[in-house]
Amino acid sequence: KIQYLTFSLLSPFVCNWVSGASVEDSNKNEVTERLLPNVIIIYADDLGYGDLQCYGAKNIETPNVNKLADEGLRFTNMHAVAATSTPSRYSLLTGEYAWRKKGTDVAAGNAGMIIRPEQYTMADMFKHSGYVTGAVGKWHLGLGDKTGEQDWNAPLPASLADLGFDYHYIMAATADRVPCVFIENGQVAGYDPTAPIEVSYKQNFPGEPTGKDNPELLYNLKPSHGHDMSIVNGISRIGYMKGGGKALWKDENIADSITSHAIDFISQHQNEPFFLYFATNDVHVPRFPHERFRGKSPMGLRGDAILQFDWSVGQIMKTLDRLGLTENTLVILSSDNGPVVDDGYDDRAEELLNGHTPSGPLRGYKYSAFEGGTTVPAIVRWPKMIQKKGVSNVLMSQIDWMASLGELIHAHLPKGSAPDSWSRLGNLLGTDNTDRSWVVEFAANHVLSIRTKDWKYIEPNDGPRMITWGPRIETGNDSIPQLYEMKKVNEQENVAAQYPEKLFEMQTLLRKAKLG
Ligand code: NG6
Ligand code: CA
Repeated sequence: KIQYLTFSLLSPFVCNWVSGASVEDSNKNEVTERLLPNVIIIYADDLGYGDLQCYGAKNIETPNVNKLADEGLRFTNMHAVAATSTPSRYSLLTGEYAWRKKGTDVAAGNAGMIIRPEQYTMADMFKHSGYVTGAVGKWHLGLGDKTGEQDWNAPLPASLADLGFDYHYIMAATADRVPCVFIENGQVAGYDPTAPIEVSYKQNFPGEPTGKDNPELLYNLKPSHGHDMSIVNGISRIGYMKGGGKALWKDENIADSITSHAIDFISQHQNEPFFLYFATNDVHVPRFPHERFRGKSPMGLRGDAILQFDWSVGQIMKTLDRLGLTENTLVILSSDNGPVVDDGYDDRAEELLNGHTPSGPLRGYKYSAFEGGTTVPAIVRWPKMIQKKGVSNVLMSQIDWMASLGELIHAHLPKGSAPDSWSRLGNLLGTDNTDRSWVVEFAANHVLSIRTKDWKYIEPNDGPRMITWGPRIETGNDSIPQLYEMKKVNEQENVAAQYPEKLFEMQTLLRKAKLG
């Protein structure tokens, strides 16, 4: 028991750790009594900086998220690593910038596994530190060992078990991409042998209807751009699939399914330290929440999906309360990228905004190099340790979560792993208010920006100023260098010409960041 005092990394906190699980610390080859908090990352999809009531949203009520914020720390300057899902999640789970690695753009539903088994992931880190690890919800980082060639009718040759997750119940990609089935521990959940599954992102299967050719069969949502391939549940998707039968998900039940699997995981592992990556489908398109939420917000389906997200958060919190785990569970809530209003389905999200601003005061949305692309809500609650509740304005990035959580659980990361992740644990726990010296942002078109607390630089790019393939969103492109003063958060006035030295300094910072 004495050895428990030898853990000094968190020495200011250790003495407060009066209860919890004991684990065998294989690294030290000794059994050491120490107290590991459970860790849950609740990772929303496309939830914007301005989408939650506790971030100032007026047209929507998010009581459960508000409560989490009231009981913890709410961050006002947290950045997702990228302005779309796959690169953002890649970076979160590996601690490596996606822009260093080819093949990390928005993945198709039949992409091969993008994080390779030999890479050291956040899940490996928890597992090797004595945790049981689980991933539930949206994955979007590929499965199997070859792109486009998975056999969905058999166990997949590579899955999250190879990345350190003891358990997974996931959607292969997104709800708007086939296959529309859940994968549980490397195979289709509830597989229906009477309806073998075939998937292609190249061509349709003979005789199968598509949104493009059979719009009369669309009865739930119609596409506004793209999304006109296979029809599942009256909604056409990206990609072609055939079969699935009883294993096909029902869009209105996705939140219920993944939330109940998350709850089961927590309940099953209540007596040992666990790490749960709970990645919701809300509020990504197609937004088709359960009827309990439909019509309940004044903002149509997008607002209803936010209500459903808030409900899921509440269910997790209630489970922790019921099991007596609230005190010693660190919950982190955030989003993978900024918000988008019309992302390809005619769900009236735009016309029903009624003054709601999904990016809050920020310029730009998902995909964009402007701040709305990567600035996301973030809340951390850990009643046992976070004593000073409130708001933190510290400049932070999700790239640092791996190293920070690693420090928290005394993980020994192998050399070369999580190369871009810095431990900023004090920021997450509210004991250190120094800003990260810089944060790199990665837009959908691969333009990099770098920002400090006070300045932001966007690399020049000759591409169009508006996205040309769908949503009406500013890319952030300009053929000249852009420099903004961040005290005016909305990036209106490019001051590059006024501050050449500052511009040079920011360019130098970015060049150094690229070198690693
Ligand atoms: C885009 C899709 C969009 C969304 C996005 C990925 C079209 C026209 N648009 O290509 O609907 O799926 O990819 O979103 O296909 S993310 O949040 O998962 O990155
Ligand atoms: Ca997303």
